[in-house]
Amino acid sequence: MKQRSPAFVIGLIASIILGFGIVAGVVLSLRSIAGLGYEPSMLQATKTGLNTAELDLATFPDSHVCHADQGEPQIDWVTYCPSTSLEVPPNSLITVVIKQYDGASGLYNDFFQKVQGTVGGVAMYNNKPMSQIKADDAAHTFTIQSQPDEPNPIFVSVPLLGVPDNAPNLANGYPKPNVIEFQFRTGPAGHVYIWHCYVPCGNDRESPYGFSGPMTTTGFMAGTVTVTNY
Ligand SMILES: [Cu+2]
Repeated sequence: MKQRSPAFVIGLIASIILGFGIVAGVVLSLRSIAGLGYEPSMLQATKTGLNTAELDLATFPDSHVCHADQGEPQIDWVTYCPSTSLEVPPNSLITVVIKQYDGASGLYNDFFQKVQGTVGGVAMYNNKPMSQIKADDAAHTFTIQSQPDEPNPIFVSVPLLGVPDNAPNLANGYPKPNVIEFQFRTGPAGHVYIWHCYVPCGNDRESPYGFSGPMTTTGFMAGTVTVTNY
């Protein structure tokens, strides 16, 4: 067997240690990403015809329906359901239907009380078209934004009307939802947008802390909209 120089052996040991360090670094950074939320399984909009599709979502005042396995404190967080990782087809008219089961916590920024970027500039609230709601009546918003330098920007923002605080709970433990429906158009495939709720609906729901918890966690009040062929 050929004799190796001490320098070679030291180099070998150093690279093994460095290798472990890199692997540990990757694992730790992935863990910190997990700390910001997680990526739920993809929800594809259901194709309803040539270049049309429907996305069915819900918003709940807690996570018992959508994140039953999450434990404390996440189980008590407000959430979108069944997923926040959304996929829609390209060059299509997308109809979004949101069943909104939560009470209002209100907006601080009136910009988000307006319906923006939808077809016709309106959303249907229980079948009634409106272009805005009262800021105090918003439970959540569904707001799609574009990443920097996005060549096909999309901006859509729809405030979701809260159910009255005294609305009776039904058999499933939730009140009758407000049904909010709106449409927007997608461009070419291969573009990823982000979306977020802008009602400070997080943990204690009081300024300025309402942006904590579910509001900073993908899988609850934020996610992605990916335009892709399927
Ligand atoms: Cu929200």
